[in-house]
Amino acid sequence: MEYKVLLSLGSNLGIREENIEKAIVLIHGKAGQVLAVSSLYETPSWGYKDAPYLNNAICLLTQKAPLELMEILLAIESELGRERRHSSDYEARTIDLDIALIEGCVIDHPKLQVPHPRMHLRKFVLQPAADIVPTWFHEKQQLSISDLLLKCDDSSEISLFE
Ligand code: PH2
Ligand code: MG
Ligand code: MG
Repeated sequence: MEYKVLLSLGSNLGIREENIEKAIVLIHGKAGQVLAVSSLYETPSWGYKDAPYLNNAICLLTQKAPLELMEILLAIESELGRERRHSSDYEARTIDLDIALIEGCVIDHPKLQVPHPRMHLRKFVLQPAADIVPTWFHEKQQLSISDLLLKCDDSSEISLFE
């Protein structure tokens, strides 16, 4: 079985651009074929006060099942120096790799919810996603990515990086 997956990438610690580039190389090596990569955006930290993020999105074609893919992404996060405290609060991270959408799939598992439960609230996810997969459909919100972006209330000032 093959899956087309929208991943949201973010970094706000260390050399952010390098962290994202390394993550894409590792994802390509360990999880499948990277079909598209969005522009990088600089975005204010959403939901808590911290250094600004670089965010982008990629479209991945993979034969890994969703939970296995999630485990691979967690391992790549660790390999790139991500440290997690045991609290559920947001904290600065070298890299965050989130499964936002899987084409045609809804998953409600204790370890993985797809579509990502907060993606439609976040311009730092929707804008890069709209660059590469504007027509993908959010099964829970019943809107395309481009329509979700139009409707999104997030007033963060995000800007193209470079
Ligand atoms: N990720 C978060 C919390 N806040 N803010 C921005 N701008 N970008 C992120 O990737 C991000 C965030 C939790 O994963
Ligand atoms: Mg995240
Ligand atoms: Mg995450």
